Amino acid sequence: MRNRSVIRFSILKSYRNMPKITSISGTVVYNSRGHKTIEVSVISDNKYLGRVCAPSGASVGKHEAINFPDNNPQKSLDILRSNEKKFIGLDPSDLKSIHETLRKIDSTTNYSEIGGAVAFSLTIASTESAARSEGVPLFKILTKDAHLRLPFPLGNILGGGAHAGIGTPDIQEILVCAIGSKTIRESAETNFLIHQELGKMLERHDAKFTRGRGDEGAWAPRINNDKAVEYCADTCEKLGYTLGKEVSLGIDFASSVLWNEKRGKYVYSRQGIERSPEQQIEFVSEMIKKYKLVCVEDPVHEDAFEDMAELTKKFPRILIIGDDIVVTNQTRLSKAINTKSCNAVILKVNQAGSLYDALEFAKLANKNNMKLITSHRSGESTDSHISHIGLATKSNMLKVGVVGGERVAKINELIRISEENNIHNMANI
Ligand code: 2PG
Ligand code: MG
Repeated sequence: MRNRSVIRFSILKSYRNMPKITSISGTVVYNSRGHKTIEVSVISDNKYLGRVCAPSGASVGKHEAINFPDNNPQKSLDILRSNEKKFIGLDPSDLKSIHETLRKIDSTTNYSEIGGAVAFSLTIASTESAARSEGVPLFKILTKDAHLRLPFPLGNILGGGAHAGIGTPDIQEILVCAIGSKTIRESAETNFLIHQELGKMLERHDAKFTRGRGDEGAWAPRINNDKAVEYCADTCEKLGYTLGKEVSLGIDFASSVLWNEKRGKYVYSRQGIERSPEQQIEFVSEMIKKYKLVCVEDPVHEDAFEDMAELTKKFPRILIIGDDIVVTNQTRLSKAINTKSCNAVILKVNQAGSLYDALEFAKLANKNNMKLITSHRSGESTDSHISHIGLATKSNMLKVGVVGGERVAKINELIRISEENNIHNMANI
């Protein structure tokens, strides 16, 4: 009898302690490109605020979630407002219920009715609100794992493509990762140093270099693709690093932007060359070998599962990363697993839509030994939730750029997480 009342009391206690969403609101704000986006605020128990701003990409995969219906952020917010009551009373940490409630409002695969930006902001803001109510950092709401490792920052040092203007490389991003670093601080500082020295090298090679940078803070010089990678490699070597040892380069080809379906070719228009799918695979292979790359992202276009598989087979020890080809989508990930198309995948919550979708995707990737790289978008805010998401999903890398307030915000958060929670081990690459 006594035992039973004790049990009843503790159930009642935990029930009483369970926070509840008491309000949801949203407003139109601006991202790092100065484009309109939305910010959603979730409040639990009238006091625990979670607030999240939605990012957006420039090189957007055709299979990813739609940001806003009719490209209209206000329309998304109006739909959210008219459905606010459905979320009131839910436990902000119960992502599944929040996700299912959202799915009753918009059951389209790509959130084309309410907009993926709402799914993104609402689900992460709820989690943040839950974290505030429990007085814990956000990542602790997402995982109970006590042996977490910090993802290596992967940053864009030189780029072009959809992130910069005419004259810059066709290749979207040349990335650096300090794979030999023992601490998060050392790896971040190494990336900063390489970015800085690369700027000086570009100035030495071109007196007219304006120090212009693309959307993600990477240098955006007038230079062709081959020279761009060469200068990045030279910079690392001049600093005394051995490529593949202390630091490694990676390349995000963002090949879907280069791919011309009609011509059946990858068109490097700024360099004035075209490559057949076979030549593209050859080019990527040469780059991997010549520069001992740690990773190549989207080396072929978003529907070329077989060509990706060829590269994965050829380079089992290099991260062959699927971004636009997989778009943080479980069905596409299953296809990539079955066809052995890649051995690593990008996790961008806003490609999937809700954080629930993205965490399910991460589970499937982890179960199948796919390496995970949690990533920012080119249009960002100073939010740093993805640093927690990268940690909690056991991501090996966190792709967040190198410089720029909205990029450094994520790196600084990783440093805080490390110091405040005594998490020091770096992930395995
Ligand atoms: C990418 C991303 C981030 P965007 O292609 O990986 O670097 O760019 O956000 O423009 O899609
Ligand atoms: Mg990419």
